Amino acid sequence: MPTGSALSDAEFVVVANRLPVDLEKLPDGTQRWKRSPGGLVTALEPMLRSREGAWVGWPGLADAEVEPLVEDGLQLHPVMLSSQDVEEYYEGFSNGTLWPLYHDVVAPPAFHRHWWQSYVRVNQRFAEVVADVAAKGATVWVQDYQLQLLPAALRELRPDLRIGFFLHIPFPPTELFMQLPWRTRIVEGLLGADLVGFHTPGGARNFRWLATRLAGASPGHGRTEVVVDGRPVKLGAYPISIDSANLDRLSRTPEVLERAKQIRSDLGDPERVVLGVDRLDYTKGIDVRLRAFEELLVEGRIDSEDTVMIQLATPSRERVEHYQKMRNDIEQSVGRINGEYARVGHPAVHYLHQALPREELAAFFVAADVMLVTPLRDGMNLVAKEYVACRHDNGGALVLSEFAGAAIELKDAILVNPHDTDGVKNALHAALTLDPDEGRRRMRAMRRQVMGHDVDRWARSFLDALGLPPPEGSHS
Ligand code: GDG
Repeated sequence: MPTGSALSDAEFVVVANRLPVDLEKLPDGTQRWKRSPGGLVTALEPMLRSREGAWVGWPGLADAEVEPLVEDGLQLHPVMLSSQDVEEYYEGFSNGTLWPLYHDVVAPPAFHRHWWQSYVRVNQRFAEVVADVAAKGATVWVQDYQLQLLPAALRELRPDLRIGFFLHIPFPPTELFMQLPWRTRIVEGLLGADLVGFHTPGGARNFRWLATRLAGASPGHGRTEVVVDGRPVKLGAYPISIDSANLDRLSRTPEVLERAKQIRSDLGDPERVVLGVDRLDYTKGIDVRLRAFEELLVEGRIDSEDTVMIQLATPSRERVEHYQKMRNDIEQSVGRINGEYARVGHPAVHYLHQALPREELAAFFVAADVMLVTPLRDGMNLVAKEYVACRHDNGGALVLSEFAGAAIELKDAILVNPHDTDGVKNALHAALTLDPDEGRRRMRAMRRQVMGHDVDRWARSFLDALGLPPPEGSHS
């Protein structure tokens, strides 16, 4: 990839904690870039490429000094984080304070002043990089909870920019948000944007209340606007989605279909396969579904000879304390269940703590009769939508937590309260014994939703509201 430092004047800038490429350190001490394609990159790429776009973010390696680079016409501008920044701004304030606070305090958030100070410093650093890169009057789209101070910091430096902010995690109930010692600063930071987007109307409502109470905002036109210092700030719900058509296509390929068959045969061709796929995170309710599965075995309502469970858990945030404990708890539960219900060569729960290729994941979705998505709280949950996109056969059943943003759109899932173990158990049992016609009806309805509302549509509707016209030649 060519590099150079004379890059700038971008008309459209995306800012996220991470760049869409990762910098890797090889054993011989040299560094190389590795692409890390996510849904967000795929959705924004056409917009970015068609209008001299730039992406600003951390390359994922502490203390690495790297020059900006251009990859296929897209400028990538690295923001440097020292190992102390990673510890305090990223693992500390972002993942040890904001993440648990915004997810209903399902783990206790830690409030440390030096973490906060680091968050302020790093947000300011991001603002300075963006201010250097953006052309006059450019549009800047800021992503997620790590960068909530950035909109106001950037407006201070560059009042000419049009700034959008999207929060990928839930915006919490106001009573919980009020615990945060720096609550007013965060609200003021977000109000630096012209548009603040959330996954759900509830998130937008919570924020609106806080904007008026803490930051002196007054009501604007209707419920979707507040006015701060005479400037309108739009608020709204923009539920994110996936690259539905691509995943649908992938799930129909002979390789994926063959692999799905192979997975079932490797499992010993059980009658029923139950699947969970998550980043290993305490918000995802992996413990909830293991408990439900175990109790159904204990009660004899299912038999491990014909029903097996697979839990794919991608390693995540392994240096943050709550994550280490949760991993131990989950691995202990898997061990206990298998200790009781497995026989040699035939586990009851298959547990992989690994990141798998996308094709392999699609094959697991195709192979699974029941998908268990049971977060205690989740902004959206893309896995639920991915499962639906892979079920072109209208087969399979989705058990989905009411507390995932996705539950608003996927009303035909079997919805559960993840705090109600009996409810989750009954829902899993119902999914395992679902009448096939009823199952197909539900899946068809969910597929209509997911196939008709993809990530492009999400990005387009946010950018429309922000006032960024579509790229030339676009038909959307
Ligand atoms: C945050 C919010 C919101 C997982 N394991 C593997 C793998 N994955 C992919 C999934 C999915 C993505 O990671 C996870 O997305 P989720 O939405 O489920 O969850 P978070 O990571 O917590 O995302 C969430 C999202 O942001 C978007 O706004 O929906 O609520 O918490 O795409 O498929 N992908 C591959 N191998 C794996 O092993 N290739």
